[in-house]
Amino acid sequence: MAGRAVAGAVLGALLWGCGLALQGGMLYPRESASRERKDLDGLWKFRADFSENRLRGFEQQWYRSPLREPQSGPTLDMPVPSSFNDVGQDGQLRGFVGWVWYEREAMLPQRWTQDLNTRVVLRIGSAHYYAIVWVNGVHVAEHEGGHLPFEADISKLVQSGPLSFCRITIAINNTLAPHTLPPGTILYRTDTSMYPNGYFVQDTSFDFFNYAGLHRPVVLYTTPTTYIDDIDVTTSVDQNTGLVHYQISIQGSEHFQLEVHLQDEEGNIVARGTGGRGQLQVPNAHLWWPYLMHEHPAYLYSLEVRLTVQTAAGSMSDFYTLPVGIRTVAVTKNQFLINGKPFYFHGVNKHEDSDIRGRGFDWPLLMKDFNLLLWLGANAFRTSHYPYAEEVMQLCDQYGIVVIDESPGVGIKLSQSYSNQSLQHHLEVMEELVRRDKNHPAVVMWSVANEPTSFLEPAGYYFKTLIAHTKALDPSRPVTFVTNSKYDTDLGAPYVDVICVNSYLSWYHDYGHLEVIQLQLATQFENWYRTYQKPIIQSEYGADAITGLHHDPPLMFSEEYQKSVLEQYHLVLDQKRKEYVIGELIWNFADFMTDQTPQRVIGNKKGIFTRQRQPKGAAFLLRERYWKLANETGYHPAAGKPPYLVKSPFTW
Ligand code: BDP
Repeated sequence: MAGRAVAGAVLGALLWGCGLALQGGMLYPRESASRERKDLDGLWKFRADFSENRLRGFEQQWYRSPLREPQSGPTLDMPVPSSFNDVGQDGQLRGFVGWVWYEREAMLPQRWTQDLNTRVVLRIGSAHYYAIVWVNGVHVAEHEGGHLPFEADISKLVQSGPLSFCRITIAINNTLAPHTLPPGTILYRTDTSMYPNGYFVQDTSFDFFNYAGLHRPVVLYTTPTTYIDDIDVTTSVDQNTGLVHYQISIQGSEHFQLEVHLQDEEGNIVARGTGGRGQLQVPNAHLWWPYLMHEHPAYLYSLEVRLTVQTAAGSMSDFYTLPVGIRTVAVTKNQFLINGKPFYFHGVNKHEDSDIRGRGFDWPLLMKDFNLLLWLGANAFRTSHYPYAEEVMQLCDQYGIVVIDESPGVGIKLSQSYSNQSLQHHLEVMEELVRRDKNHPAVVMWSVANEPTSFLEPAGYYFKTLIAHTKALDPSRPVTFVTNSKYDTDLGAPYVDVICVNSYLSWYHDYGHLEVIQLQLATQFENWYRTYQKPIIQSEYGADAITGLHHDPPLMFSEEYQKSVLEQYHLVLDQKRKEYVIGELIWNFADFMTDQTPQRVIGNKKGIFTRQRQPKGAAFLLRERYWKLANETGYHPAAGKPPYLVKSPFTW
């Protein structure tokens, strides 16, 4: 049957996943004196395989020749980066489950194809969910998981013939299964009195639309054949001296020289080192501070790495520049410390989501979101519920927006999703995430999952293993997962450093009864703290509000109700933040698309901004609160007397 064949094909593919302990690095493709980059954004040829078993593309080997009529049938023009779902007018494509095919040709500079000392790499920022890649009809890469980059060295392929271009074909399958991240299930509807033959639907247990496609930039870039493969930087502070510990891995040769320089923002070299690992000392270091915590937040040094190799043809160099923020992170039983000072998370949960492009990366949208965060006085966000684009993380470093970096471990509800296969994949995903984001000063904590059924028996072992693995990968950051289980049945909570708890009081129960929020929230905090003696973040709270819908006294779905829920939460947060509550993250920054259900009115409306990023009443309420919090908790080390009063926008 069609459905079974689709799932079978996907599951078969998913079983080929790679083993643990990733090979190699995943540095962001930056241009330098030795590296060139060619962006492949724009229109690609696109075709969804609507055949009954969804496998026609493989049966007819669509990767062997150009994707066009008459060979493979009609194609669409599809923008990259973008989700494919909302670009067209075809409802069937919007909800399509199975394989879609993307293709484009890229012209290559002559040097890339003729200089055998050049390495040419194809890098895909995100392909949701399972991707297979061919170049000129030759299989070059396969990757599972939609939110992390992967790449293929295609030098041999493009340097072996007379062609000055290459044809890139990417097949992507968006099917989710119990062991994928996020998990999902294909439901077969076999009652032929209700459904046509072979009918199936994709079922998931998370609250956002399963957008798919090439969501982030696809690029070609070059390095020399001996190259800087990975850089690992951690920082510490001793009195006024910043310590930058670095470790660099090189591929292509064992005989090389490495020099590193650390430059300040004015371009002065403040420290130098040689060799693959070492420690740089920066006297009177400018620390990386979060937005609103210092008059000069987000100070970034540049680590300039220069690799030199002697070859028969002479000397060859590779250069890479990595932004470095010097800061420390620590957790006590009731505080989160950044550079030794208590940090209070006042921010948002986001989604990568917008009209038309779905989850597709978009610079104007990204800048609008950052401008709104700054306007709001938000100092933090969580990457609910999957890793965000690398460019987002870079902006967080530059603006001082603190990040709780979350894996796509969302919707882990069924007991099959705790299987060894699931765990193995989840461990790999954490490896990929840490490998990609480990050098961002903005990232202060890893979140391995959101709202799993952590009261189920296998959850104890699962989260113990997952959190221990993540800590082993990165001993410098705390690890958490976000829970909505009860404090006395949660089997994962013993292993986290910070308790992150979600609650929707007077929304998913006690509908309309705003008067019970204070009591219930105080009880929630007290129970968790009494049990674990760990700091707590209210990692989600909120209410749906349909923009422009008003009712006073407040009724559910009105802007007044959303504001009232927030106000009730804030009364309790203001008491508990004096004790052990270390943060509050509103659900959600903006309205976002979900599957269709009777609970959702063209998506989730818990945004304080609409999907088009216009403010609801709650945005103004939060803005006033966040600036007030910044004034109370901001700190100016030079002045030596906290609190340092940041300039409130209300007095401008
Ligand atoms: C929480 C989930 C989040 C949902 C939110 C809601 O973590 O993904 O969108 O509830 O229901 O349980 O609005």
